Amino acid sequence: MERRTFNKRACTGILKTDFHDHFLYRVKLDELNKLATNAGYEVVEEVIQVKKPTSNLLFGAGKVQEIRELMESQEIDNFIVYNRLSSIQFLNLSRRLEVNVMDRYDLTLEIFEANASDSLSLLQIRLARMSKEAPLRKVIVSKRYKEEHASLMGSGEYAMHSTLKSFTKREASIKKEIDRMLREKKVQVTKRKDEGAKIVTIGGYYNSGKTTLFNRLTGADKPVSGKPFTTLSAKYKKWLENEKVLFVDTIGFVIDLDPRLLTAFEINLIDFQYADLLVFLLPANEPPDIVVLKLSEGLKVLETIPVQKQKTTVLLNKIDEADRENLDQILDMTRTIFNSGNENRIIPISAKTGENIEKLSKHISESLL
Ligand SMILES: Nc1nc2c(ncn2[C@@H]2O[C@H](COP(=O)(O)OP(=O)(O)OP(=O)(O)O)[C@@H](O)[C@H]2O)c(=O)[nH]1
Ligand SMILES: [Mg+2]
Repeated sequence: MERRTFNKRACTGILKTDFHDHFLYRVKLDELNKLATNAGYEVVEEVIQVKKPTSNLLFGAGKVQEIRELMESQEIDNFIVYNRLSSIQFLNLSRRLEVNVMDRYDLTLEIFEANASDSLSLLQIRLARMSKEAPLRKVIVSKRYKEEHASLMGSGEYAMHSTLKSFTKREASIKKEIDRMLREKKVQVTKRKDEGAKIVTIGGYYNSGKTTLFNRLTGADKPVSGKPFTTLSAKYKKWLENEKVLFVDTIGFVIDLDPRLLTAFEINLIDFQYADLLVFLLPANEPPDIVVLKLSEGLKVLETIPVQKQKTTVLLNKIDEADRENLDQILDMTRTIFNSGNENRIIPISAKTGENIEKLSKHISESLL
């Protein structure tokens, strides 16, 4: 395949499969646009199609032709798709559009890569990329390569297969290294717990204020920003009020979290699995519909990890910026969805101004000590 350099202009797209969806798809596409912008793309167009997905292109063939013309006329080099693309869909879209094609998972990994500073995060991202490319490589070997390189078959195929083999080998060695770190981390956490430490894991949506809260409770000075996925890894740090309690900050959730991300960041899941208490943050300064969506989806993800519901406390953060009426509505809906039977397990706070942090501290002490 010839290489060319791509500009940063992007068209985003979503295939809407639910004909009655008049709200959710917009939230999702806005989210995608925000991520793309943060990754350095300039989103200049967006396309929405309502249809059942097609197995070879995701979108309909006519729509893809339309997208091609739109992108050509606007000189857009990047097509960013909300939906998850199969290897075949990715290859076919790339060939039809002749631009850089990616889905939300690729975009997320790109942001992770730009933010990662520690070797473990980088290894996990590399493995995630490799696992994603593996089926793609197989498709190339089996189909396109055979079609387009018929004359070269034989030696060419041999070369391709040997590349594939060394790729698989490298993937296995990274996996082995990560597994080693995984075991090491489990030993460390178990040791601390055996020594009487209690672990409070700070989870929740990206940008919800997890690190701000972590800094406030531990006296740390970790970077905080309005950009997505500022935090990729974190160390345990003692609570200022009681050194038996350790806090740990985590990678942010997104709406429609791709399960591959959870698998790829397996080590980070330990922080959830070993938590004595999980505080789950939601940004209460957003529209109630969105907050509630984030809560219900977040709880579903926690179940898959799994985290026990009785260990979870929901923190509605950023109340300093929340509209009073909205906050009441969010509180009501949160009580309905997160019916924990314990009123203390839903706490509105402001990690920034410190409002209700005392109430949270009391709750942490009562739950753990
Ligand atoms: N108004 C207001 N802003 C807050 C509050 N807590 C955090 N923020 C702001 O929200 C943004 C995100 O804060 P972070 O603490 O980095 O959020 P995070 O959840 O750690 O984000 P990721 O690491 O990207 O997942 C920053 O601009 C913070 O200053 C709060 O209680 N009120
Ligand atoms: Mg953070």
